[in-house]
Amino acid sequence: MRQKAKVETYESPAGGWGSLNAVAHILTQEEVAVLGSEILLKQNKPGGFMCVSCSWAKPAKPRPFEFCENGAKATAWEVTGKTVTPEFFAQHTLAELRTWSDHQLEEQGRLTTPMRYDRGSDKYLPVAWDDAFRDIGGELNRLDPRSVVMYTSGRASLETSYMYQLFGRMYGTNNFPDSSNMCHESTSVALPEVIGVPVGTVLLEDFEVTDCIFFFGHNTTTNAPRMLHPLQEAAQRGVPIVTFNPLRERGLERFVNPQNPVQMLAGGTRISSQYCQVRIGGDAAAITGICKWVIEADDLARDNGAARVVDVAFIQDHCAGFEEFAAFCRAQDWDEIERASGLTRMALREAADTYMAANAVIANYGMGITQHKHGVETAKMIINLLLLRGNIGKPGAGISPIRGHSNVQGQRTVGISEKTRLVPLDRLAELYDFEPPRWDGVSTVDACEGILKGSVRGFVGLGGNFLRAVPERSLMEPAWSGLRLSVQIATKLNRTHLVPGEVTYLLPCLGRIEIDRQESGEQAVSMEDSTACIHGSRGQRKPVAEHLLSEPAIVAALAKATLKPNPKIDWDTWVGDYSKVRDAIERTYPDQFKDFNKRMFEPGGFPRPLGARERKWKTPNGKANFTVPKSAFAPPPESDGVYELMTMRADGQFNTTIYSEDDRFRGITGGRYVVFMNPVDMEDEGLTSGDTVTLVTEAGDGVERSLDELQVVPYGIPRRSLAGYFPECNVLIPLWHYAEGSKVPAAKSVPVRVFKDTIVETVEAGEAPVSAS
Ligand SMILES: Nc1nc2c(c(=O)[nH]1)N[C@H]1C(S)=C(S)[C@@H](COP(=O)(O)OP(=O)(O)OC[C@H]3O[C@@H](n4cnc5c(=O)[nH]c(N)nc54)[C@H](O)[C@@H]3O)O[C@H]1N2
Ligand SMILES: Nc1nc2c(c(=O)[nH]1)N[C@H]1C(S)=C(S)[C@@H](COP(=O)(O)OP(=O)(O)OC[C@H]3O[C@@H](n4cnc5c(=O)[nH]c(N)nc54)[C@H](O)[C@@H]3O)O[C@H]1N2
Ligand SMILES: [Mo]
Repeated sequence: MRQKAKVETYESPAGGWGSLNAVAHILTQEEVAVLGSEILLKQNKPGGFMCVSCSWAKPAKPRPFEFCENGAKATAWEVTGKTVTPEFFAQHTLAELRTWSDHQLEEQGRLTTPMRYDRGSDKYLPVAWDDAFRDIGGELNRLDPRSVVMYTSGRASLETSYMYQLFGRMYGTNNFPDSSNMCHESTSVALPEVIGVPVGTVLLEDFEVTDCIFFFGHNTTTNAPRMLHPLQEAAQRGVPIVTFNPLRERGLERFVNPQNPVQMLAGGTRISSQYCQVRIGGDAAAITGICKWVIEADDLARDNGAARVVDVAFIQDHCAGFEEFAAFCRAQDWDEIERASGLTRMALREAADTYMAANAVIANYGMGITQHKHGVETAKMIINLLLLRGNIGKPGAGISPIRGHSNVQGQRTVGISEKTRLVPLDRLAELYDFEPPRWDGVSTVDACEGILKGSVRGFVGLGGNFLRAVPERSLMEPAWSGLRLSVQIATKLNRTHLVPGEVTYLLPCLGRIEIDRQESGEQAVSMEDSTACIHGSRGQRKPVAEHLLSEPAIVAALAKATLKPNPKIDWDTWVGDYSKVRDAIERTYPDQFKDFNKRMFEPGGFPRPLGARERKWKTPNGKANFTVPKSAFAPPPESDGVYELMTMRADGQFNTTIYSEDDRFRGITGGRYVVFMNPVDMEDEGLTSGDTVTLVTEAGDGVERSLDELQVVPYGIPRRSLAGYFPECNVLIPLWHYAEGSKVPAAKSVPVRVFKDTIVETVEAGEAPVSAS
């Protein structure tokens, strides 16, 4: 039986003493107490290293401690003194390791030695780097490049990412799915169509002058805690913050800066001025309601000859599609809006009044928007709202998608994309004198389909934990064993490493916080934050093990072992001096990376030029486009007894990395197999707090997807809605359940049924073993 979690109501504000305790705890747990705390002073500082956790902006004038509790955890996790050596692998078969939990696996520490899987003993055995590269190069050359997938998780630097995509394209593939495909791809698809940029337009300084913030579907306390500082400062200036979230998230209510003794005593600041507990997937309807109020107020003003409510000049000069959108809003029925959004028209009226009273509005959003079937349309609805009053391309206003991984946005900028139109292929062809493939590669979902069908034969993972992060786990793991080649470049042991293909390598690399010494001396790398600012980052700590190679060195060695020599590229020179890679990036993207090497340590980072910031719209019609949603009113579950399940992060995790089994702000300690449920629904189902249930996906496709022994937690969540944790719940998500247009798995709205568990017999530690391997 699974261990029961302790459930309490968390009454304190986010931040505060709890954060300091949590930081002290993780530093001790990871055996880096003294060293760690010195290192933390370098975190997110110009000349220091950029946090490996989230991608939130780094201010030009950092606070004395420019890190948060979760950033400190991420640092401690990487610079841990614990190591996984060949002796460790000699003691454990993969069959045994597959029964360990995600936490247990990563908790063993940093990988130290390149390893090759040995089928006879079912163990990883050490291998020399050169032998590994030679063998992988040979394998790649025997495979059709179209059948090889080169995945990237969003942590690798701009330098590594650029080299990786170049290697892949010279090898002959555009199969570059990225963690972004499971994350903000809905943004990357929506925004170019409507405002001509794939990324947010807001800079950190906009938060200083904004007079209203709209906040959709992001758990900031846990997932971008440093962002609470600008939010708090705005709230202290009296800026209204209107939040849309099905759950009552603690940090979006009150926040105490743990580094400010006065606030620690005073009990913190309110963050949200209005908290709208929208129905899961109900944001497009809610925004429609707000826009409907705005349009109605504007119609009235026009009829009375009063000052217009919408920004007429902006709409005339810059926009297309306003009339159609206004007509759409006028035509929507309030009952329907209320039903689909789960919010009353008066609550939406209040939000609309706040919006109309402000001259500069920022809209932020996270996975609560993108990971839905209608994620792309809903992102466009947020743009509609902003365009009504000219809230893009002026100080204090704009769209601010909050990205996930610390360089996920930057990877796309330097060519990690399966979509050829996003990559300057002609420029690459010209610079390196080769013919890049011109076909579109696979996204994450496509890659999974290919693995299931057997058309994908090779997989190279630059970081990440692909098998754990993707949907459809019960089918994916057995199918994975059919791969000819699986190569994982990683810092820590995870589930993906434990499901071998025919030829399987585990290649350990340096982390970003470690000193990376190459021929020309200590190297720096760079990354792009959520506000499209580029930052340099220098490693601070002696590498944890002697034989680790840097990611650029591993990518270059793989390239050399696979490709014929090309006089236009000297991989060794690049590895010897990463500034040469930055020169190459600048040659490829001269507008975006002008004077890259000179500017990379500018305090606050240097912003990439973005047309939309200056109201230059690089859309097909040269305008900022209003759009009418085709189907964004995701209807509530059709049949009786079906709930909508969102899968989300706890405070004690970074994606599939589980630091601890706690979720402090939601009051959960010591367990992740929980499901949050509305107390009235619990009563209807005859459940009391602490009962366990089995969730079964309502898919109707003949595949059985279920997860048992989930402890029920009564919670402030709308009726017919459930919340559970990623990645445990991924087994419930069908592969074909994704956002239209972007293929981001719709991890925030999985239709499930709830069954009360009666007898529990099995004893499980961690994960069940995979069936076929
Ligand atoms: N410490 C830490 N930091 C992280 C990560 C981590 O795991 N740990 N992960 C990183 C990554 S890769 C990413 S992408 C980001 C993720 O950061 P978030 O975007 O915050 O991701 P989730 O934890 O999945 O939470 C989604 C939020 O959306 C809400 N939500 C769910 N459905 C809906 C809906 O239909 N409408 C609205 N309005 N809200 C909804 C949930 O209640 C929750 O508050 O964080 C990054 N930073
Ligand atoms: N159900 C559900 N599924 C989801 C989500 C959800 O909300 N719900 N969220 C999705 C999102 S937003 C994302 S971004 C994905 C995340 O998917 P991934 O990015 O694939 O997963 P991570 O858990 O971030 O990867 C962790 C692993 O990365 C490796 N690693 C860490 N640092 C480094 C490094 O510096 N270099 C290298 N080479 N390796 C390193 C370590 O081995 C570690 O085990 O999951 C997605 N899946
Ligand atoms: Mo993400």
